[in-house]
Amino acid sequence: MDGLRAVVLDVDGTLVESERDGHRVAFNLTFEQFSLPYRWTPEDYGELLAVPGGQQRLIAFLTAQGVAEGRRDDLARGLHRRKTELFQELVEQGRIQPRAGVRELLDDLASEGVRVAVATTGSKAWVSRLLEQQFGLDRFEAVITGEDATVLKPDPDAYLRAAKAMSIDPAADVVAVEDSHAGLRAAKAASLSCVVVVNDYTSGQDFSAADLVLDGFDGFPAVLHDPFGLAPGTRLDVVTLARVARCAAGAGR
Ligand code: XBP
Ligand code: MG
Repeated sequence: MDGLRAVVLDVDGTLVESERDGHRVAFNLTFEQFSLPYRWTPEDYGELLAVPGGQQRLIAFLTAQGVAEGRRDDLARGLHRRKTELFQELVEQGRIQPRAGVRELLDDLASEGVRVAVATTGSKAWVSRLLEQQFGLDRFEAVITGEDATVLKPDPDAYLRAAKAMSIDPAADVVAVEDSHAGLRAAKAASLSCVVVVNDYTSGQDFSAADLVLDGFDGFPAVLHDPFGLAPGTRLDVVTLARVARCAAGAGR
């Protein structure tokens, strides 16, 4: 589509509702299976999400619990391995679902011939399975996961790798779709323009650097930040994404 060459999407919290009733549940089941006393409430988990990547999140948590450094990293690795298996079971059971309006947006992008990739800090094992199950892997020209990136978001590495895998200049007509401040920072540091679709965990974060911020993909989403005055109506569609790309390019953002 004119002015829009590619869209790079985040997974957790953006394509799918996966944190509170997905990853959090798998972490808690893992603690139980390891006979550990930890249980993360939805509120606790909201704070823990400040650390991107499940294994890093565990390391930060275990450190705060006073677990000695020598034991901490091995424990975090073992816990995360099991958590990944358990989360994959949730995926297989169909318990991780797309956010409303995401399928329509992906269909729009496909019918307009816009190239699509994924950039996430999540683990390859479940990311591939989830994308395959919910959307079909062949929709995505590149899938960059936490194992592919050497540094996790907010570092730009995942976005730069996605652009490289597609052989495109990230600053030229490429839009990222994110749900979090860390994701927005990663996309912007890689020179992409960025639309943020907030969720319950991220709605209070700072999105002043975003090119458009909505509270949903469809159902007349509330417009929370709109520096270009795009005023999208019923849903986030491919026309709006193309306008974002054009305005951001014109403004040198
Ligand atoms: C999401 C994450 C992920 C998940 C857990 O961040 O941080 O790590 O919470 O997945 P983003 P893993 O959406 O910005 O990519 O346990 O597989 O890391
Ligand atoms: Mg996210």
